[in-house]
Amino acid sequence: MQQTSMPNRPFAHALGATAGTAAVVSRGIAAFLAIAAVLVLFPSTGPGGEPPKSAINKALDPANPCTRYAGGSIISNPLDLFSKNGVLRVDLLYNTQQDADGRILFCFTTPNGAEAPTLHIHPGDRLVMTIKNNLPPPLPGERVPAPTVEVCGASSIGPDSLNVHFHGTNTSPVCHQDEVIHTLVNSGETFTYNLKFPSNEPPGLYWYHPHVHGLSDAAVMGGASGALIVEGLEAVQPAVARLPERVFVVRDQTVAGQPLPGGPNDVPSWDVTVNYVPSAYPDYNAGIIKLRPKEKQLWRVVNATADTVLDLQVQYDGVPQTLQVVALDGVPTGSQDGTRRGKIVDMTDILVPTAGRAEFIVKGPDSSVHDAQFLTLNVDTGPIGDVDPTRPLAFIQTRRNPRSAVASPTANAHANSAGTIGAVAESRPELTMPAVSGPPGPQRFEGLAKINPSVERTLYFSEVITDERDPEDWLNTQFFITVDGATPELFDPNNPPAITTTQGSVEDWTIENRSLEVHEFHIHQIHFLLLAINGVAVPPEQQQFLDTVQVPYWSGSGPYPSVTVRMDFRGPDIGDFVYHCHILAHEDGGMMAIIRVLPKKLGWFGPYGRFRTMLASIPWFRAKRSSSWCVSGRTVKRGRYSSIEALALGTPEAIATRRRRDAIANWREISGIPPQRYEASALRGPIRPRKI
Ligand SMILES: [Cu+2]
Repeated sequence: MQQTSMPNRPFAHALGATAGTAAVVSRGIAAFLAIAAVLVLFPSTGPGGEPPKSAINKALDPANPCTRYAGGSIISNPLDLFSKNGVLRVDLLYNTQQDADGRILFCFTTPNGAEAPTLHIHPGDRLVMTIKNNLPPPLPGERVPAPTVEVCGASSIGPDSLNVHFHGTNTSPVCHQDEVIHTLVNSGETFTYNLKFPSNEPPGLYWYHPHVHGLSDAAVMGGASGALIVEGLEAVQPAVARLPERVFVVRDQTVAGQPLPGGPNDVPSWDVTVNYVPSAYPDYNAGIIKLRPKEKQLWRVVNATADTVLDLQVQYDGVPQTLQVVALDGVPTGSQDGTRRGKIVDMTDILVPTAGRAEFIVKGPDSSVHDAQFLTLNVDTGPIGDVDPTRPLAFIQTRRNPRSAVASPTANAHANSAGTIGAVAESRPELTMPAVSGPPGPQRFEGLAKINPSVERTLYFSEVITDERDPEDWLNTQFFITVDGATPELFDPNNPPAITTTQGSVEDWTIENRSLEVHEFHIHQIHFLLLAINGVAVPPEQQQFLDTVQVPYWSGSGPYPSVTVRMDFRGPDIGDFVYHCHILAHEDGGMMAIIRVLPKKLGWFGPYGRFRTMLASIPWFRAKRSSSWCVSGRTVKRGRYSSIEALALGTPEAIATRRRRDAIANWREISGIPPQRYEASALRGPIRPRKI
């Protein structure tokens, strides 16, 4: 039911044909071959009749693949790609470059240069994503054997390694679907994801991003992410039918010059961008969203930052406007109670944790409004947290809004200097939500609120400073998420599951925060129902299904803050997957663990059979790193992890720490410059009073 349709791409084979060669020849030649194939086959128009070149849809420039726009540019939707006959096929390149301020950028582009396309699928569809890793190969010695026995894709890991997580989707955690523990795609390699979406996937906004442990923060902060929309929201929330539809992907990046965060000027820890248009300290010359006076639009906002918590608000002449929230984290609000009817929630600000999504109806300002802004409010992240101050994300421009005369861009191409692309984003045709075409189907989490949980668990976030001489450097902090009573362990893909449960179970988890900064709890594969905050029950009419939730920080005394959530393992997804803090510096620092969902009927044999599970529970097998062979899916085995190598590397904790430091050192060598991401976080400011 789309108003516009973009035919599927037929040129995977042009890309694929060069992929094998690319793995064995130099990067320059490989890039040349890939580009040459695209240019020869599709000289002037994109495949399948895509419009000719524009700032959005341009020929891929191998020197500048990651387009970034100047402040004050018009913010337009990313390229939209739609499924057809139940399948969306998309080819993406994973690229890197350095910008004029020294940032290391990352991005996903289509082979003809469109960046971070929005992927539209329907419940029950398949997404076939063929991804080619265009990063430069690592230097000799930078690549080490993959840490796990069971591998999916490459059997080695380096600073160039990639995998893709389809955040929030209720898809399977097996190889070639939404699997991040073992999947590695290295420089020059091509890998195909083939995801089957459940027919009861809630309609709404999801997103995709890299998820290699130790590298995810740099990749996401570098800009590698895109939106994914499960169609059908209008059937559950009829108020959005026929509304213009805007997709805003908010990302973060280092502040130019790396000033010390905090202080009297409230320097942010990270700048933010909207569809790659920055709102940069100190001027905050944010981009422009065009809107007609009093026009209603559906805004679909993903917090695709690595580390920045957002609190969204729309102000007209300083007055907060009512936002009609229709979905959070891809689930229509109030839609899972069996009625299959969403309930609109009116809010004047929406806290969106890292990785969270908010979808809401905005009404344009009337002609008397002079200053219309879309902004994020100050978020108190705790005494040792980041600085996320109030600042505009974008200025809203109507034809009669004088503010636009100040903020509007002047020309179509700003100076191109040293890798920074300053072109003004072109306006793209607006998407429009379809009319309601029929009643909504069954919803994935229906009835969960009324089910009695079979298990209750307590988990907690904690941090340990390992070097008191420089406690502000996050490299000197160990980040943990632990089941209460267990020994805290940094994440290692070889760790046995911290939690094992069985398909069909429903569990209540209380997640405490025992540290002095906020953490954003996220679990893969399923959503959860938010039941209580700090032990205070959320009223039933306000309960919402989320996949990421903020756990308030501990003040240093008194009871630990907590959230209580209901986990739904009744769905089809079994296997090993992860839960973690979605402040990605914390996840890379160890704040992640594995959960194993066993199928209902185990039997004696098979991947999760009692025989294998029993063997895997024997310490000798675990020492051999064998437990991971319980993971199902189309996986490839490599040689067993050498016990000699394991001895040399030491404890899992030491291995994880070493790997993290190695990865950072490797980035330094590859890029030739220090990665500001890490340098800046080392400069994290002293404890300071916060605005509430
Ligand atoms: Cu965290």
